[in-house]
Amino acid sequence: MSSAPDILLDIKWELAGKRAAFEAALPGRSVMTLPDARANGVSLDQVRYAVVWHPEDGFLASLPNLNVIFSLGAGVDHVVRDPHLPDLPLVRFVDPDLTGRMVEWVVLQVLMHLRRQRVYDRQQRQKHWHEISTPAAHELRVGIMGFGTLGRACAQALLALGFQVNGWARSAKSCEGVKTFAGEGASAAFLAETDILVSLLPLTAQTKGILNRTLFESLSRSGPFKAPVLINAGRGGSQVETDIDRALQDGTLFGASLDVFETEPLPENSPLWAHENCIITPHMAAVSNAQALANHVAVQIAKHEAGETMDHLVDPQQGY
Ligand code: NDP
Ligand code: OXD
Repeated sequence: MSSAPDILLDIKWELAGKRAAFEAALPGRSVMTLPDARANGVSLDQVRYAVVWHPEDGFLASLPNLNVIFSLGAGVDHVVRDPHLPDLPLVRFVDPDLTGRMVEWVVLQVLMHLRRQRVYDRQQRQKHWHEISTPAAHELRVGIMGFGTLGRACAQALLALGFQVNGWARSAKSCEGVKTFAGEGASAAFLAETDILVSLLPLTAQTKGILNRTLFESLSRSGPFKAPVLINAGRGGSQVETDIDRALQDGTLFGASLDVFETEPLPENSPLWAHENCIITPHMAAVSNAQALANHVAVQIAKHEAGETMDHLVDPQQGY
């Protein structure tokens, strides 16, 4: 193992393979994981680049030579929440591999609800042969909240399947085939035209708890299912789970697909587990591929060291 790393991987999950991927992408660099450094009492004074996921509060500020912070994922809420975050460039992960995985997950969830797959799963268990009439894609309006890198890619895939697609972002957007809405002022109009809501919002002060009962009641009830579907792969902090539970019980929501939760892992006693029409996945909609992440970090380090502006820098004012 090399000493005095200049690239530190503060990795909390799926450790295997990540260090090797970074060593392959950054030949000649000294790369170490935080658990290894701690286990071997290695000094972190030379660390210039840290790749992190939920770093401990104050940890990044304790690295005296740090130049750049890389988020292991597309979201950065797990970094910007640190009250002692040093004033350094923060780069998030944007990559076709990650985007493709999110598109797969979102399309799968939209189709699961459209084609009533959960009901067919039950019928299969019961050996019950019964056809349910379902609408076609073009009869539904999918509203994507958070029309950024991931939202736009999902929109393209959904358009190709024939869905009507609307997008909502903070700033005005234009995207062929998509009706776009911008800012809080346009939120009511966006929601009123949404049969299936897909949230791909980052977690910020403005988006915390935004997926609540008031919002569910503002969604369209004139679509083929007469009640809306909620799909959230953004962040669990944006959803109010007691409101989702109640809305699923009383029919305010027709169904839901949730990949992210207020508390992760989702506690065993959460009532959400029990709803047939609530699809739960364990924050895996778009995992970061180790090699793609390592290649992205290598490209950005090369830019930084050449004095160029890095890509995918986080705006500290906006927090995403
Ligand atoms: P982007 O920054 O590219 O897009 C975020 C979008 O949200 C932008 O369109 C932005 O508007 C919009 N937005 C932010 N705040 C508001 C607001 N207050 N009101 C309206 N719109 C707002 O991020 P990505 O698309 O790359 O990723 C989105 C999120 O997806 C990540 O932050 C992360 O939380 C989540 N994620 C989840 C994964 C999973 O496996 N479950 C995997 C990867 C990401 P504007 O364009 O105007 O700035
Ligand atoms: C991410 C995530 O932000 O996996 O990339 O949640």
